[in-house]
Amino acid sequence: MNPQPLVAIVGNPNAGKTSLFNSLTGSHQKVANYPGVTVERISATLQLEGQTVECLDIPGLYSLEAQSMDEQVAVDAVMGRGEERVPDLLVCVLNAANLERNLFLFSQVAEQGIPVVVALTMTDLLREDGKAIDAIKLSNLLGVDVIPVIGHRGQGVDLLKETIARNLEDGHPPSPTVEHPAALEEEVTQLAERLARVGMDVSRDDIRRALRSADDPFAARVGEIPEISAEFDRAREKLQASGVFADHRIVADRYKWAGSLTSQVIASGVSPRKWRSDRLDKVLTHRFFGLIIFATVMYGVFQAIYTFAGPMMDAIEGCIGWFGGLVGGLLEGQPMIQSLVVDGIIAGIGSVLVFLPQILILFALIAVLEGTGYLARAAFLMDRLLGWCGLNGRAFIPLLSSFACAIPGIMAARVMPDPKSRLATILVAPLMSCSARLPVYILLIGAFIEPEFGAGWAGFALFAMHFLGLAIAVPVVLVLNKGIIKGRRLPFLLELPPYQWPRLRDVLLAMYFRGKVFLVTAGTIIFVMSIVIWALSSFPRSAEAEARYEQEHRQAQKEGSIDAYVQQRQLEDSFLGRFGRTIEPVFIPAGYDWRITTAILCAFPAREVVVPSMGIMFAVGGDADEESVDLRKALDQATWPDGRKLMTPWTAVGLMVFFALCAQCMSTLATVKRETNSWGWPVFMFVYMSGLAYLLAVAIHQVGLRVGG
Ligand SMILES: Nc1nc2c(ncn2[C@@H]2O[C@H](COP(=O)(O)OP(=O)(O)OP(=O)(O)O)[C@@H](O)[C@H]2O)c(=O)[nH]1
Ligand SMILES: [Mg+2]
Repeated sequence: MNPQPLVAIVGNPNAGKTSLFNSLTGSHQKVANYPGVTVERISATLQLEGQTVECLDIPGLYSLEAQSMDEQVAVDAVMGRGEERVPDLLVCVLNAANLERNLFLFSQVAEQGIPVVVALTMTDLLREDGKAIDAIKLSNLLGVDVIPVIGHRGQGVDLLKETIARNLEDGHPPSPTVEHPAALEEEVTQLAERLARVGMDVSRDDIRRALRSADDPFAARVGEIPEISAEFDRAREKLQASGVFADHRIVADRYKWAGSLTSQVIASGVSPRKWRSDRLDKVLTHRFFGLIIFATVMYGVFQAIYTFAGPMMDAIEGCIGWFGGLVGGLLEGQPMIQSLVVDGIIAGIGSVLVFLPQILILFALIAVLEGTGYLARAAFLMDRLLGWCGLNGRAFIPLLSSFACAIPGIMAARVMPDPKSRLATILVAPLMSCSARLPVYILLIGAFIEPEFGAGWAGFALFAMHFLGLAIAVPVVLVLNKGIIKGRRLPFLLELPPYQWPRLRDVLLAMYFRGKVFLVTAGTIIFVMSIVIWALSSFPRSAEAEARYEQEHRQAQKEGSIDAYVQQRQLEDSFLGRFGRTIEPVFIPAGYDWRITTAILCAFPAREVVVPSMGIMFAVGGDADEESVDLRKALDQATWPDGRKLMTPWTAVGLMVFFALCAQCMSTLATVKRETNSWGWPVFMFVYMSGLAYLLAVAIHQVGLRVGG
């Protein structure tokens, strides 16, 4: 079967490639206003009139000389190296508001011997500056079709599709952009004649590329004919020695060409937009005010999450309680099944569902920040603040994505320019507090901080828990860079994108997709784990033991209802209870009893599981006919066997810190294994994170005991 024609979208970072790709193919790939959003190759079907083609979205490139891993992916796709096949057409995205630098890449892309169509983006930004670009003249100068588009609005996309179809039929590579050195041309002529004699008719560009790099697909083809391959090797060595391929000369030539071309198609002059943005940057990246603003923004984010989610949570909790009661009533005759469905499944999923509002608010706010272009400024600030410890400003964006989820954060570390910084970023990314930790914080803050200190401190506590990861990352990176990771680090370079208004569509899509992921996790892992934990906590059970517990209760004349006592004793005697009490001594120094210990251990595969498992461990005495037991209250009232209160604010903070730092996520460890291609690093990460979590939890509890919390 003939494979579909392949079209790859290539361009500078943040030029609008993914926006265009989404419009062309109807995909929903992530779009945000900073360079380095797309870090892998993404393929989708592009439906053209009369034919179907494969379309590739790839990471952004400043040049075809790749440094970081994401750039390598993009260069491979453009050149058809490695596993990739050579594209039949390149759609080169040129950002009209930054034409000169974008043309530099074009001048390299033009030499690939592949037909090119130019999509001109950001013409609206240019217009805001009162400037215009002469697309027809640009098309004549480049020798290719140039289509102005506004990718995110779909403007110009139909015309672009037609043009792609036409160029797939009869497109040709662009005219050469820079003059090639005479020494190179001499060799090319000789080799072309030599190839013609063996019946190979190839373009001069093919020969140039094969001379520049032996990895080139055409060079590989030539490699199959030994005597010609030998001539290529000889010519390559000679040219390399004479410095024809010295970067600075070619680079200077390309910039000269790009500059002169730009001045021919865009009138020069002042840019009011740039002037405004420079003034804003002065404040936002100021070494003092910038930091104050950054801290305020972040504090605002967490305060908003804490404040606005409350009423929605109550509503959801009410619905779940009502639903549990309804189902419980239907299953009245079968206490075992009733308990499984109501206490295990419904309560388990419900206890996680109530956190959906916070998660959605968090993602909406992150998407707003991503849309404005502020994040790149924050990265700039962070570089100044944290550069000394080796936490490059470039690392800030992967770290910030890790606040949503560590997995895309770890992937985003591909933009790091050198392997050393990349590895350091991967290893600290999971310290950032992901959205799955949010439920634990909200639960404990709601139970122990807010009642005692008020809502203001509750919001602050939430902010502090998120700040903690970043604060811990600093010494960790310092230690990693000092001894554990070898290699050289490259300096920090990050392009500041133009300020833009966040797009409602991007925000809604982010909420929808992240919310869906959250619900799917809640619906699968938590569903399965709830059943497992419920079963382990309900068996073994026997009527004989039950009678014995009832008698115990009567003899000792204990307080509280007899049912609650029996359930409590049964839980202690269950598989899970026995297991928890065996492990209990390990966590006694941190102030956790066997119930918390068990919940912690159950949550190692995925930390979302902790809230439902605490629900099962603490919902003793819950009556299915009433509203589900409020876990917050149950935690607050829990005691040690001798009647001491189990949880003090100190223990609660210690527990939150434990959850903030512990490596409780199999998927993250699997991602680290994949991205570092080794088992050693995920194991290392698991040990250092969990060790740190344990030590800090113990320290906090011990301090609490001393100061009498
Ligand atoms: N004003 C304007 N903004 C645009 C246009 N096209 C894209 N954008 C915005 O530019 C930003 C970057 O868009 P993306 O599509 O993510 O850019 P990209 O080239 O895929 O970026 P990387 O994946 O990081 O290389 C987003 O904020 C888009 O909304 C356009 O034509 N005009
Ligand atoms: Mg992209």
